[in-house]
Amino acid sequence: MIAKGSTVNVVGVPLDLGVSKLGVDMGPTALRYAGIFEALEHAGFPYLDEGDLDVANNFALDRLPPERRGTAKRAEIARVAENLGRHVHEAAMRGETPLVLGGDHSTAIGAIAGLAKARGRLGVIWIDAHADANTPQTSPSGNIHGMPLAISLGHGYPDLVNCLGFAPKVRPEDVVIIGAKDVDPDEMAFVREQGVALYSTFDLEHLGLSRVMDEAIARVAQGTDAVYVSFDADVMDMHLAPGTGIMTRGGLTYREITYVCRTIGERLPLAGLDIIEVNPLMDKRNSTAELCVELAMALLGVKWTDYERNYLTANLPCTPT
Ligand code: EXY
Ligand code: MN
Ligand code: MN
Ligand code: MN
Repeated sequence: MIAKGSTVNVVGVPLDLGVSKLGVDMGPTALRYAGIFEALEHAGFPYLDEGDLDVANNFALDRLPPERRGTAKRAEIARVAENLGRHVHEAAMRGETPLVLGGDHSTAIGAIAGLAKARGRLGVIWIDAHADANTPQTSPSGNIHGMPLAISLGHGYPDLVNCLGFAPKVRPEDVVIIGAKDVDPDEMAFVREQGVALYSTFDLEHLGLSRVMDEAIARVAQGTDAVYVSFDADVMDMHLAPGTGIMTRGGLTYREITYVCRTIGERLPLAGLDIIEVNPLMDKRNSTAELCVELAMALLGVKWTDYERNYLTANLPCTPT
């Protein structure tokens, strides 16, 4: 849920430098097109549209010689993280609730930094088919979008770990990963060794979603000052949400993901959240972005009927006919 009377501060981060596939930098546009502001308006939340942060173009950096490319992309990710961190920090200090539209998952580095700086001890719910807990030593791909959770825990490239000048941003005992399905072996060892709670898709079946959410909510709330939710669209099954860079077979169903988001929305006051990894190049008529808008509202505590949601979607000013 959202703190009563808090203004939602919406900022887009068209960042695709943490991933090899193009298109996720159009996530903020897709989410705007899918009606994020109409939904906030409909729900009665005051909001600010802060536009998109400035991010260098992926193909411009791809023209650099291979030996300079990785470093240049990482330097840009670090610069964007600092800017986003400052933006989120200032918004949170004014009592606003940052809603960050990604962008690949390296977007979360700055968002978590800014919120932790403003709010203190931060609980994090990481909803994702991946743990994003690789370090440069364990990563099979070298892609930064597979590393932001490890970075927030204080492990990885120092220029990213030290975003906003402090580290770590979060403690392992305050972090829960929900819906993980594809975790690399050394990454899993790191998660276990750190003591981060991870509920895989197998655990959701085995333990039941209700118990998982009870445990997850209790964990991030206990001892923390505020809670952040990072929502990676690839947690959902590829047939339900094709508009992401990595399609997940056996990902969460509509019923499961709405349960996850609604229980958070009903029980947890959120200090901030993100919607990450929406890739309209992979999508079907922006349906994944529309679903993400609905789920963002659920996370903020809005209860909608299908009728209301369909009505809203049908009446978006730019919806193609
Ligand atoms: N574990 C793989 C890697 O580190 O390359 C895949 C990471 C995908 C990360 C996605 C966005 O959540
Ligand atoms: Mn780009
Ligand atoms: Mn992710
Ligand atoms: Mn993912």
